[in-house]
Amino acid sequence: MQGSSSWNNLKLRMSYGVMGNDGVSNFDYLTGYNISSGFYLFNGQPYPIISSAGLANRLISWETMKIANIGLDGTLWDGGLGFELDVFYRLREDILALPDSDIPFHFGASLPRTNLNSRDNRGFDLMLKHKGKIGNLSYSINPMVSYSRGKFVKWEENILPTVGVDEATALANAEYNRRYVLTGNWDDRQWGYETNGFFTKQADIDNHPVDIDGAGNATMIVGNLIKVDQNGDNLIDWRDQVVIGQGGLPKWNYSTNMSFKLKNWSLDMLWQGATGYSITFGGSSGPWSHSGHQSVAKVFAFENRSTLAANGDIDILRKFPPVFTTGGAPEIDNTASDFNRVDAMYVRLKTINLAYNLNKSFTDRLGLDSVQLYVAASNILTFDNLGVYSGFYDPEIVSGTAGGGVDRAYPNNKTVTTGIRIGF
Ligand SMILES: [Ca+2]
Repeated sequence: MQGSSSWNNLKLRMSYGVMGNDGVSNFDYLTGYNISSGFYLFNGQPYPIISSAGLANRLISWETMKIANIGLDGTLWDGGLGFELDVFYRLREDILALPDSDIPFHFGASLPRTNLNSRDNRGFDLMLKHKGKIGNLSYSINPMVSYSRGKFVKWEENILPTVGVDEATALANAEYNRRYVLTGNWDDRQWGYETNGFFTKQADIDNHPVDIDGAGNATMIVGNLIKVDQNGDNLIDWRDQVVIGQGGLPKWNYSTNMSFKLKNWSLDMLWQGATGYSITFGGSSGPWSHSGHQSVAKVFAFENRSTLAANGDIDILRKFPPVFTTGGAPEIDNTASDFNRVDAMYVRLKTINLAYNLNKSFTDRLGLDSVQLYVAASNILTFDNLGVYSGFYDPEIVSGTAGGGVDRAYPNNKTVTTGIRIGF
């Protein structure tokens, strides 16, 4: 970079590739017969069952994957600032699927798998490096952030027509498409009901204008969630489901390394976090479950549960409904809703290390090369948006599970260690 004193280097990287993915089953291009594990009886003798493998697709091919990547690296001010940026787009096409076309049932053969579907992923990674000096304090900070999210580009599925049909059908079809069509949508949408608290009095259930259970609320009891009627038809059904979260794997990951040195002292920290994922508070460790096997949340469930008065209404209102049983079994309102699925975010002080190095003149007198006293800790500080669940569940652990469930997930240990490092 001539004529510029601040730039040390700047590099542009670009790549594009097309690959085949052969992770598909063999001989799909041939028709034939399969020998089943069962038998049929003929004249009292068992014979193995042979069945048609169905129609073959002679034009079947591998899945193709196109990857485009653009990167930009740079260093400024003699290493005072450095960055690496990578942006990518990945398109998977010709993913094999069974056609969902309208063939009559009496067609009599299964259709072959065909190269129909495509989905994509886009994202970026950014890394920054900064080091500097203020008086006697020297420091370095290296933050990074990455993002990735995928869409169904084209998916073999039933998309109902909204033109060329009468108005009522068009509206109904649009409603179905909104809820069920994948094509063109993010691949991690989590559907469920928006809720507005739970019933605290029987009188509120009796006067509730919206039919939640499809039975005029006859089965609803104090403690049941109040689901929001999105389309205003006074009935709760699948049409009232909305996107309440993303999948269990974080779309955003970020972290920062920090290092400070002042005279004999040094401080190192790693902050780390994630967002763009949801956590489902259900399963056997969920706050709803009361069948005796919560490994994480017993205290949590106890402390946050409302209690019932003798008349059946809630007398002490807390964050969660009271325990109720139906036919002797504990009842759990586990329907997917924004009450038990949280769109999560966290920032955590993953590690911190504070050290003091004894003066060289002092260690020399002891005949030692170096002496360092240190205190180190991990996972001691976490900020998250889990609301009432905060502190009882580990947002980092549950972010690693595909469904985002908290089922018996064991939290990260907090550790604090201290010691002396001696160099001879
Ligand atoms: Ca409704």
